[in-house]
Amino acid sequence: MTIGWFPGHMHKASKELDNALLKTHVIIEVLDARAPFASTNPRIASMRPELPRIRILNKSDLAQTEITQQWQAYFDQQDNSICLSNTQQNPISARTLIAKASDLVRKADQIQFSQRKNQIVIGGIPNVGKSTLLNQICERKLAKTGNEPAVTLGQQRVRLSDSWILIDTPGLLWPKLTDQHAAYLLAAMGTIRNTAIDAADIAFFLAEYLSKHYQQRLFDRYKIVKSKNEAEIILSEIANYRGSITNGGKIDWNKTAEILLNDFRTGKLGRFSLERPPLRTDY
Ligand SMILES: Nc1nc2c(ncn2[C@@H]2O[C@H](COP(=O)(O)OP(=O)(O)OP(=O)(O)O)[C@@H](O)[C@H]2O)c(=O)[nH]1
Ligand SMILES: [Mg+2]
Repeated sequence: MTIGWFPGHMHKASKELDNALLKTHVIIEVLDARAPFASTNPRIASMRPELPRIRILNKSDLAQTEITQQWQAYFDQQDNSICLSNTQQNPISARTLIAKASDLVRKADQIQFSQRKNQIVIGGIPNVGKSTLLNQICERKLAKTGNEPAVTLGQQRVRLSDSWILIDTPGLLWPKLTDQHAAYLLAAMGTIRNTAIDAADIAFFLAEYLSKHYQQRLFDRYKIVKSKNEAEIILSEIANYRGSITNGGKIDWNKTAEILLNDFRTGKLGRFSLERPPLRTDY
């Protein structure tokens, strides 16, 4: 199945983002620490390239710490930007954000640093934690958040200080997800609306991926004893272990898919880094 999701509100939100960026001094690009490349929206990555950028590796509590550190080192090599990792337990403060943003703006020759009015826009794919980040920075629940994509449908502006404004924006994907491996990773992480994917299809992909890269953990959680690599066998083991069987005695594939996806998304299966940065010599 080809995965794609670009509903009407994203088209509108893209245009609104273009407008907001005209008056912006710093972009915060929120990435998922589990898959920073797959969660990079190429359009946001290339918008206003001259603007200083703060990349946030979010949900890093769900990724392997040492791999997130490697990603941070990789992104820190990029010009005119810094990279921070963020979790709900240890969030970035408004004071730190303003200090880092001011520093970046001062270093960027072309950008006019105003003593009175500077703007930071938070952008990124859906469900990556942009609104949660705004609430963490403001230490108040100002933006609506939720564990599903497309919770935020319009921009929200808040005043951080006398001279800084922060704007939360709706999560954006792009019209054609040409890299379908990345699209499956996004779907597994919960970036794409359930109605736009086939949960069983994504669970088959995930079972195969996990059995290849994190087999022991997968087998331990669902008490799978023999080495089985095929997704269908692994999912049928999960179904039997968790009692996901229909009245007619058949495997309920959708329910089984939801069990695996939910355990993966909530961290019950452990921490996963689904992508690695290019080798050190490459950057
Ligand atoms: N584990 C974990 N979950 C997080 C973190 N930050 C946010 N979340 C959760 O991720 C889900 C999505 O958060 P939101 O802030 O609504 O995401 P968003 O990027 O604003 O999503 P859209 O508005 O739909 O684009 C919520 O259930 C949050 O509680 C984090 O650092 N770690
Ligand atoms: Mg939001």
